[in-house]
Amino acid sequence: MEQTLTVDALRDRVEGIFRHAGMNAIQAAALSRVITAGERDGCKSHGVYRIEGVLRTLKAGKVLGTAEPELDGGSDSAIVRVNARGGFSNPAFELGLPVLAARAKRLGLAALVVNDCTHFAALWPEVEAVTDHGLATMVMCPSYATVAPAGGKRPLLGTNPFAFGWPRTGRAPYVFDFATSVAARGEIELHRRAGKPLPKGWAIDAEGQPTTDPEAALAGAMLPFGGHKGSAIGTMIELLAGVMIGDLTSPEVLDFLGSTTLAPFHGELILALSPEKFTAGREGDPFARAELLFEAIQGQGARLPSQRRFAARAKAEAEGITLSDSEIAQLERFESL
Ligand code: NDP
Ligand code: PYC
Repeated sequence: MEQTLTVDALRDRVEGIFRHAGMNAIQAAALSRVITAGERDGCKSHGVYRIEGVLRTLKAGKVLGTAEPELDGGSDSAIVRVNARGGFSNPAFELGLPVLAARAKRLGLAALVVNDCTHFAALWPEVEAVTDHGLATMVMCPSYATVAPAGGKRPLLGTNPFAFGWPRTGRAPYVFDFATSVAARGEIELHRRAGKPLPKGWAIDAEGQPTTDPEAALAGAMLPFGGHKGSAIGTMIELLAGVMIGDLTSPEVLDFLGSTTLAPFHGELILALSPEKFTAGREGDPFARAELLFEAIQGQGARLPSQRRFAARAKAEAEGITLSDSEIAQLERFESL
């Protein structure tokens, strides 16, 4: 039977599963927050279904559940580094965030480089954590080679998520967060589990022919969003959040893991920008001017990105999170391991 849990109750259960699997407190707490946030905000592709992959990756020895991330904040540089030391990205991000925010406010622009991390999560929780400091932000990371470049037929790029946030006074921030493939790979897996065909245009099979069969898509390649445009943005992410930060690119991640059934190991790049510092000396308040733009967008009947997510969050906080029969059964199975 489906069940409705409070947000806190779900987070506690997920955290318990990870602690039971041998993860230390910081890793288990950060992961349970991000997975529960996915369910709360109606982002199923990065919700409780990811627990299985986390446990599989731990069991395969490809991530260190007891890692203690290490901050290299000694210098006064605009580049702040955290080495996740083989653990998950989220606790490493949390360690670096206060230093990133302080430097961006002082210098106008700062970057947080996370190296040697396993990353399976949605990016918007990190975006919102940066906008909470009154800063604009761009966040990106590679993944593993599952996406054919525009005009190509074989997996090479990752689904490489790209996210942006702009702080808004007294309101939820403007946030978008998307895979640079037509859809996140998690969506293909969820279609496979539900026995549903994919929408046309998402993927090609191993022979390079268009397919709507999730199994064939997983064996073939996903397609970049917007053809050559998504392909170029995906490539930029390989360069900035892989090559430039001295970490793995998506093809290298796949070589390292040998499988797309484990959570990917690579780096992440978080840029933080102070709108006030950039506007200094020019006319107008950047935050007030941004509001005019948002009003004009909504004035045409269009919605802002994340509006659906924030509405799902408000509903979940008021009414709880409803999990299906099979999701509850899976949680219970993990709890009994
Ligand atoms: P979606 O296509 O579902 O959504 C992308 C963005 O567009 C969201 O911010 C969404 O807001 C917004 N949006 C959707 N429809 C509209 C609309 N009609 N008008 C305005 N805005 C709209 O996301 P993806 O499937 O591409 O990605 C899902 C998640 O997967 C992301 O959170 C991403 O970080 C994650 N991911 C993580 C990877 C990793 O390696 N860690 C790899 C790939 C993806 P809203 O949510 O409100 O609908
Ligand atoms: O959904 O594409 C995805 C994804 C890859 C790694 C984590 N999420």
